[in-house]
Amino acid sequence: MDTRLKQRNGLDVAVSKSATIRPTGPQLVRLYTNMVRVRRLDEFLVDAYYSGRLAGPFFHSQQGQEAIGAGACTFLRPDDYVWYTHRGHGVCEAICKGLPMRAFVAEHFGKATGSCNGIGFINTCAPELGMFGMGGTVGGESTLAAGTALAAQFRGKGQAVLCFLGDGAMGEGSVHTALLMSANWNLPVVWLCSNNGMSMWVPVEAAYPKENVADLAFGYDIPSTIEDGQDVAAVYSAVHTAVERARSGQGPSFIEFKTCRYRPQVEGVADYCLDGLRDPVEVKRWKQRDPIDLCARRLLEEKILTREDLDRIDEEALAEVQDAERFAAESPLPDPSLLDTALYAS
Ligand SMILES: Cc1ncc(C[n+]2csc(CCOP(=O)(O)OP(=O)(O)O)c2C)c(N)n1
Ligand SMILES: [Mg+2]
Repeated sequence: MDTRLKQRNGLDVAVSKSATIRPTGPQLVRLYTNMVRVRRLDEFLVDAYYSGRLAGPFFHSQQGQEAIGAGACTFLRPDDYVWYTHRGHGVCEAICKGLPMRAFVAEHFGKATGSCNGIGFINTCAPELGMFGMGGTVGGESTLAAGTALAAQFRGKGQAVLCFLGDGAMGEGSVHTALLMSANWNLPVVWLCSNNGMSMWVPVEAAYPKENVADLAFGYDIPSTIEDGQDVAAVYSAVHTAVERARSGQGPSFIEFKTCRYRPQVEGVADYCLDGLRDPVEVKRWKQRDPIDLCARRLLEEKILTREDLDRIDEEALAEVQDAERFAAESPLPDPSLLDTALYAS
């Protein structure tokens, strides 16, 4: 077992500190660009929700958590599997894995050109990118992830499976079944827990007896580590170290990312916490370590990009979102007969 990834009492060094895999300058630029693209798209989707343009009744913004999906998914192989959650409806994971924005927005507008042909509700499907949607049952993707990891193990082509979870999912029995299976069968899966401190309206301190949910995976003898979810380079290092473990047959890893969701659990509902509202000061404090700002600062300090470069990346991201919006608005609605034939086909 790779002891670099092993954590003692939730307090050992984070893997990124000892990892040899680090993003190069050009890779950091790509990670930054993807975070900006996803932030602009997420902001657009929030706006589209309030102006009644979304086909589904929900949007669960992922703003604040972009470093995790970007750091994890930007440099995966197309045939790696990614299981995402309701958070952002997979916006960060899918776009960074390579789904065109057009397909994401068209799906949310309920159009035939969407990634699930406009009938995926709040789903994002891209079988060619190893993404098969999500069910909306918290933690429900974990057993599917273990299943695809078993298939990948049989296939023997070095595919890795990434399974994203929220901190709330760590209270689900199915997640523990999947963790146990992955440990016992040495499956090529990386469990990524985005601990944003909230499960709907319940703070993590009220849900767990210990501070770090990574301790739960450690109990299954799965190498586990805790990372700064706001630092895209740290995410990249930790995930790709774990992915290499998976590809080379060394089994599962578990990574807990400390992060924050900037917006409410779901748009249109107040930002509750227990029987009151979430303290806005807490979110404000997290925004001091915004993942995009942190990365921009590093790119400037290390003279990898100039301020003009950063502005250009932002303008291009906005133009891409506008193009996706236009495309989705002009696309046709799906043929209703699709529901009879295509719902369960992949
Ligand atoms: C099995 C199950 N229980 C409850 C819910 C209702 N629910 C939807 S999102 C959510 C919070 C999940 O929290 P977490 O896993 O931390 O993800 P986050 O929303 O913070 O990204 C809950 C409880 C659900 N969808 N499925
Ligand atoms: Mg949470």
